[in-house]
Amino acid sequence: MSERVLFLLLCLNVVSYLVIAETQTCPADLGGKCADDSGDWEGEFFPGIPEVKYEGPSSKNPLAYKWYNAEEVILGKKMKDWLRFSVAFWHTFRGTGVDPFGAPTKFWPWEDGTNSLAMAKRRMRANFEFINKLGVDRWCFHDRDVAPDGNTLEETNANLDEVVALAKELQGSKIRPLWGTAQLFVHPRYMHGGATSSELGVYAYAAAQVKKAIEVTHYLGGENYVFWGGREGYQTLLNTDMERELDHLARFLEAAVAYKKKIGFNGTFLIEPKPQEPTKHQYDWDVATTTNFLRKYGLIDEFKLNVECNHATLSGHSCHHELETARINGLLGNIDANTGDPQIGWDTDQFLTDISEATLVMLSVIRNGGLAPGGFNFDAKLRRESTEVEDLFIGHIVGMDTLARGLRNAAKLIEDGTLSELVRKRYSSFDSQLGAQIEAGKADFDLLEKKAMEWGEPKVPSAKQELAEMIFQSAL
Ligand code: XLS
Ligand code: NI
Ligand code: NI
Repeated sequence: MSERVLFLLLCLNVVSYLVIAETQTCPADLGGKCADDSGDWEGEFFPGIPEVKYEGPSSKNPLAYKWYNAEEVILGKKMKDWLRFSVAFWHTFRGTGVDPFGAPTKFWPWEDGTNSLAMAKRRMRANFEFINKLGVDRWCFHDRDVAPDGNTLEETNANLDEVVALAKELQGSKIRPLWGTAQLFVHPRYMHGGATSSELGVYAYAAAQVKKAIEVTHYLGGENYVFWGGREGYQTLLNTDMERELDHLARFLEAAVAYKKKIGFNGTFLIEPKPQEPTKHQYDWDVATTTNFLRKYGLIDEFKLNVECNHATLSGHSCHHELETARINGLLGNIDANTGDPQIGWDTDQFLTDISEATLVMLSVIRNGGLAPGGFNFDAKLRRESTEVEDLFIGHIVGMDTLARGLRNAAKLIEDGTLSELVRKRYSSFDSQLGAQIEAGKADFDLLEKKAMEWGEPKVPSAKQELAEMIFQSAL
């Protein structure tokens, strides 16, 4: 495939879940619902779909949980508190199924084909009915997913205020945003990035947009705020002053921290690493790169990381590697729960259905003592070919059950203790006087040389890799 076609594929994939509502049409068999353009239409959006309940592993009901039992206690904590699930507004309510070769495939009955304010409000009602029926307590959004742009920034902010006021009412006392964020990548003004744009006016506009997005997240009681790099990166270094762009990004984040403090927003700021897409090289490449950036600019105490599994594999790591790298640096804040396809090289954002991967993910989460105030956001979209409203529920149910199963398996492994015993033994030579001296930074090269000569050739034990894999498998 030519580079041009590949680039087009990458670009289109990024926008595939965004505002492409214009091409939607209203199915003929939906009667009054489509015709009614009032945002205050309050009918049932998912008739015939009951509240999703736990029925246990033997259930054959596609609209029931088989492994996720919210109130069940695992390792001293309720499953719902380990998992803190969240629905992503953009995939669930703005995803159309468009792909590089084809038009949208999803025509939800409540959509009228417009990006109007009335439509935004109706969609918000659908969102909360969905969340309530699924039985989760959290949702995530970008500013521009939930409300349409106006002609000026003031008008756009007013649109956002109107939709967010409705969202606040619909949230009730139970539902809150896990996080909010600003969409700094769809509009053409952001073609060179937001905080790293070469154009000063764009930097200022991005700042104004993020300021507003932090305000509405705060107003809705959001627990975190996410910075995903959007188009913060470069296509070629030939025309890019990388040092200046990174300095600008740091200044932008510093200003965001100052503003958060000014308005008393106590949510955690999270950066979401991603290696490429839409730019060839995104500045927040992976957890280690982002950690280095935060340390260099003295921002390490103000941020944590939102690790997305599909981004992890795009950067050539496993999700487990990225989670562990974040955890050992004290930066594991949230997980965008999705997965890529081993044969497609983009951010396909599929629901995680691999039990073994979910078990590794949950091992990290347990070792981290949980994720709160972060959680698991389903940054995941239905496959293009899954086109029924019911599929929206099934996608989330299978994603939740997979992580619930991962939690159960990880707990089994931890309670069994054989794997941690294998790891403990592997390093036991360091549980000695010299080992303690080394680990305390008190063994110099003279001392080590003396020991090496005294001991002669060391005996190197087996790594027991297959045994570790065998033990892991026994928990699945
Ligand atoms: C895109 C990102 C995006 C962030 C929120 O690849 O995953 O969806 O999570 O802006
Ligand atoms: Ni994400
Ligand atoms: Ni992503």
